[in-house]
Amino acid sequence: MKTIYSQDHLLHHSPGELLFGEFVPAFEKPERAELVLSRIRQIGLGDVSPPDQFPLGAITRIHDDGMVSLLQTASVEWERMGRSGAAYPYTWRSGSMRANRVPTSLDGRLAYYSFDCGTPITKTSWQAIKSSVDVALTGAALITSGASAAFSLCRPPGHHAGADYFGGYCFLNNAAIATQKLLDDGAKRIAILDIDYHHGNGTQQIFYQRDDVLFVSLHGHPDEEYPYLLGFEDELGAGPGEGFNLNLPMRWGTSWPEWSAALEVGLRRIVAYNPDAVVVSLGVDAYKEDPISHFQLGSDDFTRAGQRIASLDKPTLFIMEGGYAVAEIGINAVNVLTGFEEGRM
Ligand code: SP5
Ligand code: ZN
Repeated sequence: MKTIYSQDHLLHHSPGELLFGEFVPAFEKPERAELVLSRIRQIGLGDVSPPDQFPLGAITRIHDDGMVSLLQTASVEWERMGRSGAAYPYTWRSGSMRANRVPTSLDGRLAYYSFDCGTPITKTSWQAIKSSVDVALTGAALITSGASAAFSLCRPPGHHAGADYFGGYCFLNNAAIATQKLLDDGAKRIAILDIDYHHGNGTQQIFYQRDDVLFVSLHGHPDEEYPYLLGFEDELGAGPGEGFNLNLPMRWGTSWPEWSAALEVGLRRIVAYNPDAVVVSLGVDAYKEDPISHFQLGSDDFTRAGQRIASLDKPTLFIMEGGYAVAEIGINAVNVLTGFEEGRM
């Protein structure tokens, strides 16, 4: 399987995040992608190629123009105001606040377009963010031209980013942008299988009213786990999208027997949908040693998950999302890919 990777991801390095009242080092850090890359090389998964560059139009098919330009200019505006470090929001738009007027000030726009304090914009973040999207789009182009699988080693990740908000270490929704590209290039139906430990709230929101994208997510139960406000099982889609959103939340402590049973439910739904291709939001934070998660998957379970995903027998684009146990992130992410290749044989 071919991997798409760009070292531009190194240009995004968060100075830290606020966690339980303390400013702590960022969990989402550059060595994550480097360790996945070195594991790919170590086992000889296949060629590693750089991304092509795509026009901004592929991004604004999914995301609000104002948010995309904020991501590009926030750090410059931040410095112009005499501030140092990365641009952090300190206010967030909430349900009863008006959402139909975008403030003009920098802090106002950060409040409008972001939803947490873990996703700062540094001087060089935009280049990494744009490149991560290009990595996803290049993977999509491979699938369109007939590849049976590809791995987009995206960083920063994307699945928490909605049409007009960013957060959860995610700025632009790589999986959603790639999915839209597959559709624009001729696919009729795409299924997204999100196995990151956290609910893919952004991806769900983007496709909630649509029936050309089926979204299936396995994740920590939002009653007790980030992002808390979305990911419940009664979120089924709306309008034409009703029935095309499937959430499979699980409680802290979940291990392979229960997790794999949920995976089977998700896979059956995808089989019934009969998509032209599958996009996998590949987070490996369901791993038992993950520092911010509470599932109990072992490294071999990721191999098994890949084998089961292969049983769909559809062209499959893997897109890197989360996973913060850096010592094992390479093994776990690549186990899904090698499991997939074994399952295909
Ligand atoms: C892409 C992705 O995986 N984003 C995850 C964002 C999670 N950010 C919030 C972290 C809250 C951590 N809860 C800590 C539990 C420590 N025992
Ligand atoms: Zn995650």
